[in-house]
This record gives sequence, C-alpha cells and structure tokens, in this order.
Amino acid sequence: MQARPLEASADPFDEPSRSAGDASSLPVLATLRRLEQEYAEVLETRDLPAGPAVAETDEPIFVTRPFLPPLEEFTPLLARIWQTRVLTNGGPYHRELERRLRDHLGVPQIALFNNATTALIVALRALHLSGEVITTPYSFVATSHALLWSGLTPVFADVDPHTLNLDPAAIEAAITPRTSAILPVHCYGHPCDVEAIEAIARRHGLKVIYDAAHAFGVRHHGRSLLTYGDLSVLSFHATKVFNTFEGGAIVCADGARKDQIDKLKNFGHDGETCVGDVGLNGKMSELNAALGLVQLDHIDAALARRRAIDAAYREGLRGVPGLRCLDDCSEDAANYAYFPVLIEADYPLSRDALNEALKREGIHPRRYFYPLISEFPMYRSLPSARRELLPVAAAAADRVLCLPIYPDLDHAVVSRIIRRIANP
Ligand code: T4K
Repeated sequence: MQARPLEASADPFDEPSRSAGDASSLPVLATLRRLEQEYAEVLETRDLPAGPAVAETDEPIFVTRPFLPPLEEFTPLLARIWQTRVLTNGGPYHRELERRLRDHLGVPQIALFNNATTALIVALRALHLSGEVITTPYSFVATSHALLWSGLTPVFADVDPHTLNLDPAAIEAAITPRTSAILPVHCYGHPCDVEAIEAIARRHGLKVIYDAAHAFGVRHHGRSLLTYGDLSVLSFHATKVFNTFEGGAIVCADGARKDQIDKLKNFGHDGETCVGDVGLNGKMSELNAALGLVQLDHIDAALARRRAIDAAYREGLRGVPGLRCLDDCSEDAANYAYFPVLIEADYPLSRDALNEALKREGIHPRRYFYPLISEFPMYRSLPSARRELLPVAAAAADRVLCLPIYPDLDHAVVSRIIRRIANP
C-alpha cells in the first residue's frame, strides 16, 4: 500500500491558519486543558475521609515529587540545543555532565544512560556473564528483569533484617558451580555489606554489579559507595534523588571499561563502519544531560531538605508502639532517598489498613517493595523463589511503608503525617 502524504495540518504544533496572537487555539493547549479538567475531576471524586483531614489542602501528597530547578535556569540551555541542533549521541552537555558527575560523586569513570534498566542490561553484557546471578527479591522489578533480558538466571537470596539488603551468609549459601556474579541492591540508598560481599566474590571468583539506583551521592568509609564492586548502576528517574526526567549511569573503574560500555550503549559501534558487539541504544539525550547540569547546582540544598525531613520523622515517630524506622545505616553520607517504616504486629492497624487510611486522607505512601520480585509470575517457579527460603524479605514486604519524602515537602505536612500515624 502506498503511504499517504502527510497533510499540512497533521502536526498539531504546525497549524498554518493560526494567527500569531491566538495561541489558545493550539490543539496541544486544548489537550492540556482537557487533561487538567480530567485531573480535577479525579481529585473531586476522591474518597475523602469523614474525620479530620491530615492535609490542609486538597492536593494529594505523594511518596515523592520530582525536584525541578527554576525553569529560567534551564531555558538558556534549551535555547543552545535549538541553536546547535546537537540533540544526542554524546554532545557537549552529555560530556560536561559526565565530567561534573565524576567530580561531584568522586568516582573514576561514569557513562550516562537513558535509564537504569538499560544500564543494568549493558553492565551485565559488559562483564560477559553466564549461568546464574545471585540477587535480592526485595527490590524494584527492574533489577531481576535485567537478568532475564540478558538470558541469565536470577537466584534469590534472603536479606538482612537491619538493612533489608542481601545477607552475605545467604549469598554464600546460594553459590553453585553455575554462579557467575552477584547483583545486590543498595536498597533505599543504604549501603550493602560491601566488604563481606567483596570477600565472597574474591573467594569464589565472582563479579559484583551493584544496583545503585537509590544510592546517588552516598559515601561509605570515606569514599563513594559507587566505587565498590566491578560496576555500579545509578538511576536518574523522575522519582530519584537526582533526576534528569529519565536517565541512568554506570560507574566503572577505568577508561577501557568506560570505552567498552560507551560502545555497547551505542549499538556496539566501533567507529563509523565497524560494529564490534551486540549493543543497544542506551544513550542519554542532550535535553536530559542539560537538565542534569542545572539539577547538580541544587543537589546540596535538596539533600539538606531531605535530611531535615528524615530527622523530623525519626524524632516524631520515636516510641510509637509497633512502628520501627529502618536504621540510618550510612556512616558517612546518606541521601535520604526514601523513608521506610515497618509496621509490626503490635501496631493497632495492619500495614495495608494504615496505607488505606492515609490514602483516604490524601496521603499516598508506597509499599516499596511489595510484592517480592520472586512472587511475580515470571520468577515464582524458580527454586530460589520459594517464600519459606526468603523469610526476612517476605516479612519486610508485608510490613514496609515508604512515607512521603522530597525536598518540597512542607514541614507542616510532615508533622500531620506523624500525628496521624502516631494516633491511628
Ligand atoms: N533498580 C531499582 C532498585 C529501582 O528502584 C529502579 C527504579 C530501577 C532499578 C530502574 O530504574 P529506571 O530504569 O526507572 O531508571 C517508580 C519509578 O518509576 C522507578 O524508576 C523506581 N525504581 C521505582 C522504585 O519507583 P512507580 O511505579 O512507583 O512510579 P510512579 O509513577 O507510581 O511514581 C511514584 C510517585 O511519584 C507518584 O505517586 C507521583 C510521583 N511522580 C512520579 C513521576 C513518574 C511525580 O510526581 N512525577 C513523575 O513524573 O516506580
């Protein structure tokens, strides 16, 4: 069939009949107005509580809200992109963000990506892994999905009750002759037992890739947490401490490894006419990189706000019967990415009842990470997925609630959340 030529009006941004002063007739604005109206209707039909509302405003309080810099700081960088028409493929903003992140994080090499999931897949490919990889069931599903996409078999091991990160003893017990690597997660940005994991990896000749999606800027024993293991993978998703809308990165030790990773994220290209490996498209665009540069100017202030909210929760929730805040496990610098609490048996409400009660009042915590990855259909038939083998992870998944924490969260709202949880 012959392709129909595009009509002049097919592009909603390009209406020749529009007069310059009549921006309101733009179809894209009509769509925005419709979406705003739909959103308002959703808010109106929300099932608001009969009792006193926790939030003063009708605005829902989400588990997180992306930090954004003032728009006027970003627009000059956008204008430059329009001027140069360098949109992607390792342009100047991409190179500059890699340089600035290397300095800021204190890491030897960093390769930017379009998201952490692609970065995880490339990291696994870069290390030529095969067979089984030991990982945690207590994470976002992307961690294990990256293994399945790579033709690797996840082997789930249980987590430590204090950190909810992989328990080194459970890792060691899960090693078989087919094991090629360990894929731990620094869950909530709290460091894994990196020294014990390093010792196990050395003893058994295994590679270690850290899923460090939550661990931007975390330091441990005086150095970046991202420098442990063979590779560390960061996420710059909208919901993360440092966001570029979507984005991610691999931290590695030397230029040769970065060069290999850079080729893998660019289809495996090795020069204009040569393709040396089965790469994919994992590149970060100039738009995302430019936003990252502006975000970096604000990261210290954003972290300070998170730290203050974390401290307020810890102070306010101390001594609430049946509620346990996860230990703040970082010795040097934490990033306060999440605020998980565990709802134990002696709290008056179940975790799910508390979650629902808060949601009715416009507060939306999240059950990160429920259910366990090992309970999803594509994993549950694995021998290591049996719930009785993962008792600590299973108990945590049933009890955890991540409370709202983000730089713009008002202290008054934090106080109300505390009061509501303390008086269920
Ligand atoms: N490894 C780990 C350990 C991870 O946690 C993740 C991602 C990855 C790997 C993969 O990283 P990426 O490939 O995404 O770079 C969210 C995120 O989508 C996901 O990135 C994140 N982990 C996971 C823990 O959380 P959802 O399904 O909870 O997202 P969503 O859309 O429900 O957002 C949560 C709340 O954030 C919303 O209630 C409102 C707020 N929000 C969200 C977005 C996207 C906004 O206000 N604005 C926004 O644009 O998964």
